[in-house]
Amino acid sequence: SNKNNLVLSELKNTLKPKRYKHVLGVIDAAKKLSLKWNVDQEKAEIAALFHDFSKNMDFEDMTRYAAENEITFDKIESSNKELMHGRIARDIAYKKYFITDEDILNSIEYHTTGRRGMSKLEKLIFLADYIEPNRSFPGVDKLRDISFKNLDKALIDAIDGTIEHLIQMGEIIHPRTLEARNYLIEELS
Ligand code: DGI
Ligand code: FE
Ligand code: FE
Ligand code: FE
Repeated sequence: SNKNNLVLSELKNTLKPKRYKHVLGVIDAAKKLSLKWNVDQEKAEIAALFHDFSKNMDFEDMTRYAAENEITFDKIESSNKELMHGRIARDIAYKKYFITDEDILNSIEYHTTGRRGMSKLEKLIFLADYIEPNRSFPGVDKLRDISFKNLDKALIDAIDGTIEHLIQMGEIIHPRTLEARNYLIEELS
C-alpha cells in the first residue's frame, strides 16, 4: 500500500543497507508464513515492516525517547538496547504511523523475546525474523522447513537457539524469553 511504501522509504533512509534488506526479508517470510498459518497477511506485513524500525537508534536516543514518551523498562531491558528496540518501534508505529491494531503492536513489541500467551501473529513475526532469506546459521534450512509444518515446534527451536547463543555469549536471559519457551512447551504438550 501507499502507507507501507512511505514507511519503506523512511526505513531505507534510516537503516543500514543490510538491516533494510533484512526487513524486506522478514516481510517476505511473514507473508509466506501468514498464508500457511491463516493469519491476516496485511497485518503480518505491517508488523514485519515496523519490527526493527528503531534498530538504528543508539542507546542514549532510546533512553531519551523512552523518558519522553513514558515508556518504562525493567532493569534488564534498560541496560540493553536490543531489549528496547521493539518497544520503541511499537511506540513509533502507533504515534507516528497511527497503527492501532493491538495484535500488530504486540508483535512489534515482543518480536525479540516472545512472551507467555503470544498470539499466532506474534509467533509468526518472531519466526519470520529468525528464518528470513538473508539469515544464515547452521540449521536455518531445517528450521525454515519446520516453520511450515509445526509453528510451535519451530518457535521452540528458534527460542532454544537464541538461549544457547545468549549462554555462549554470557548474556543475561530476559525472563520473557524463558516464559515464552515454557509457555510453548506447555501449549504443545
Ligand atoms: O533485531 P534483530 O537482530 O533482527 O533480531 P531480534 O530483535 O530478534 O534480536 C536482537 C538481539 O536480541 C539478538 O542479538 C538476540 C538478543 N536477545 C533476544 N532475546 C534476548 C536477547 N538478549 C538478551 N540479553 N536477553 C534476551 O532474553
Ligand atoms: Fe529486532
Ligand atoms: Fe528475533
Ligand atoms: Fe529483525
